[in-house]
Amino acid sequence: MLSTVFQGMGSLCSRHRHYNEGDTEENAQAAEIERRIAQETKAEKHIQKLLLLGAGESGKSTIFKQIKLLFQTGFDEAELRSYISVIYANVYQTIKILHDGSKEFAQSESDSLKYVLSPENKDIGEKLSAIGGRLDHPRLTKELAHEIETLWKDSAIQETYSRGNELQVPDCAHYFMENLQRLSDVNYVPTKEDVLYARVRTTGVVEIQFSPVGENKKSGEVYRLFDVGGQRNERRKWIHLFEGVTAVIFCAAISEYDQMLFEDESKNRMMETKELFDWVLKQPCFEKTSFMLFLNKFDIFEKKVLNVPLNVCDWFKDYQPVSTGKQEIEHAYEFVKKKFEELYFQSTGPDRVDRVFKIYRTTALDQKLVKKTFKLVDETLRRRNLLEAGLL
Ligand SMILES: Nc1nc2c(ncn2[C@@H]2O[C@H](COP(=O)(O)OP(=O)(O)O)[C@@H](O)[C@H]2O)c(=O)[nH]1
Ligand SMILES: [Mg+2]
Repeated sequence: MLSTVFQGMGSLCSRHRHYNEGDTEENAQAAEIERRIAQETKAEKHIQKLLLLGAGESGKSTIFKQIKLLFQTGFDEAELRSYISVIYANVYQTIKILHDGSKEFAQSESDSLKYVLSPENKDIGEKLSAIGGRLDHPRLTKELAHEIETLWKDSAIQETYSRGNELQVPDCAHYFMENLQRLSDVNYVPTKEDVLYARVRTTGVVEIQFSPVGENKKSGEVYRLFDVGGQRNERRKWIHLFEGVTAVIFCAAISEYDQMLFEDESKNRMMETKELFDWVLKQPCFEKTSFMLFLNKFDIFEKKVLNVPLNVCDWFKDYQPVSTGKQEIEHAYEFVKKKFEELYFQSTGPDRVDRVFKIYRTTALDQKLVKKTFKLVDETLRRRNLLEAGLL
């Protein structure tokens, strides 16, 4: 029993293993292993650990994909193809959510008629909803794509879509619905953009190592970026990654102030983000860790904020609109930014005041913007390193 436990712990304990002194060959091997470990540990010291944290659907994996595209090899054809089933699942799930949602609204709302599908689309709706509920989705044929398109264009579905915030409609819905013909081509290979839009719920932890300088790796920092699942049941895995973190990139989807959590439909997503950010800031391991806050999904935020008042969210209750159009968008953004800033300083104890804190406005789908943002992150972290080494 005990031996199984120790075998299981092999990788953890190997650095502290003791060797039999009588056996010179084993001793030599052991010395070699120790030497290599020391070498690796030294090399590891130069690697800066970056952690992507944030609630589910805040954009962590999209940033991760962008980094892969920008500073690594990107996606080869096999990898692009591996997203086909994910994209089809996004399509079928979206149409199911909208169909079932329209039925629900048609039953419960006073102006229920506008949620009733036109009679010729009823059967299609039932069929597609059944497919969307399956675990194995069929290939998206031209025929199915046509049916989905017909349903998507039904005014009842469009009415339902305009209330998507109440229904867990994914943010990629519109994009994929507008591209159904291309997606159903027999030789369809997802584009880079399709992959960025594709939504997979991350489970476990994935990592990538890169150097933003590219060609001249020696002069650039080497980063190791970790992406994790954001839903509540995934968060217990986070804690294992908290040691030795140079910077946390915390993603907050600022467009989600009128949406509820996927895993708890009674909880506003922005309130969850607020509590999560507070919890992360107070982690003992992050005393010296830099915080890069990405206020993400700005593209959705700027469209939404003119129609849905910020104060629907409890955290933003004291928001007062001052203007219209672009000016109002800026005002709303600055208000949200200030809330996060206040939260940061409230949750940062006096022992951690020299921690670096930066806020960036992001749209994770926008490659140029992510590149620019990451350059700024890189510069900030380098500066910080030089300061710590006493070189500035
Ligand atoms: N419109 C828009 N969609 C985004 C943005 N960031 C992420 N998404 C989409 O939101 C969904 C969830 O993003 P993902 O990166 O998987 O979130 P994660 O759960 O934090 O890893 C995906 O469909 C993304 O394409 C953004 O800035 N704007
Ligand atoms: Mg993810």
